[in-house]
Amino acid sequence: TPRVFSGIQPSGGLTLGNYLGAIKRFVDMQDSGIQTLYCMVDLHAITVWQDPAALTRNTRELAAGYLAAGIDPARSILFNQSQVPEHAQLGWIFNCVARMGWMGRMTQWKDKAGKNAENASLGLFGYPALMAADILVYHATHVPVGEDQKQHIELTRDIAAKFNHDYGVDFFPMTEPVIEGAATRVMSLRDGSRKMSKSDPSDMSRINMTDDADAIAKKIRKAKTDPEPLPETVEGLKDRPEARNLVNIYAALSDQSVEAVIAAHAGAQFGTFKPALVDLAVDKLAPISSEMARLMDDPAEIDRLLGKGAAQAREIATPILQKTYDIVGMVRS
Ligand code: AQP
Repeated sequence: TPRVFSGIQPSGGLTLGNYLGAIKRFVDMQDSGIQTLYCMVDLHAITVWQDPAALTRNTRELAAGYLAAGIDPARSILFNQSQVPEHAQLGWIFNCVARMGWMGRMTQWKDKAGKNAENASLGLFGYPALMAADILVYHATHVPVGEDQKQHIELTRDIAAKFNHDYGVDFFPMTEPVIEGAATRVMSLRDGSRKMSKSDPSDMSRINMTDDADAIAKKIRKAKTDPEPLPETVEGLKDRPEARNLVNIYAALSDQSVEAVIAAHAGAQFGTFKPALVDLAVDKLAPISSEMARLMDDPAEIDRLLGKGAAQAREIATPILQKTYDIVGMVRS
């Protein structure tokens, strides 16, 4: 049976990249009739240092972001990872299945550990094995993610295949990444070659889901562009990463194709296109940020929802973990 799982790290405020690349598409999948589980992956967040008070606040704020964007706890299971211990338990088994060489080849590991791998946490190195467990502890078949997570989903398949092969079973499914839409890789507003990221030191590089209309307007007005007007065709965006990024953002926010946006704005100068993008972004994002603020006024209610979600998630995860232990040969009394 098809089942959707995805997660986001509560490692900072939500960005427009997380919204367009992930949450907005999670909402679409919720309406597909397939069972959906969405997670705040707090165990992943601590693979790099997180201030405890900030982690708590960011987890609740991420939950508020999911809810404000349209995730409905009556239709999706919404929870935080550390309240479902089966993730870490299956993660350990997968630490023993995955190979060091596989992990060492992950671009996220190379980007985040950089030249200072000696000083990176063991958890950061093992991140993809825990991510495989997040997905496979539900036998999830589809994982909506941004482009940057494709390699980790491929590794999830490698781990599933090795487990199945080593133990001679057909137990874990081959999960498919779902990477679609105009905004699978939203780029920094300051540098068209870098992805928009929560942890970018420059706040001007990203739109935060909590930014007010003035901040959104300022960031888009100051976004790096080239001096040319928008092209007549999509091919004309080639080698224009900053222009392409703004057009992609426009397309994703307005639920149009990139072709339709280019057709409507062909030949426009950024002096006209940017204000149109500001209007659209404020129109779409302001209701989400005000709803997030409202939800954040009642953290106890958020915690209650997450507790309920965790209990629902465990109902699915527990039998799958038990079966895994049986396959591995662990004695269960
Ligand atoms: N720029 C982006 N464009 C499209 N999708 C994106 N995602 C993240 N950035 C973009 C997608 O959001 C989901 C959750 O990501 P995450 O928070 O778990 O991890 P990340 O990819 O490491 O996100 P950040 O913002 O870059 O956080 P930091 O700075 O802490 O590393 C994933 O589906 C991801 O593809």
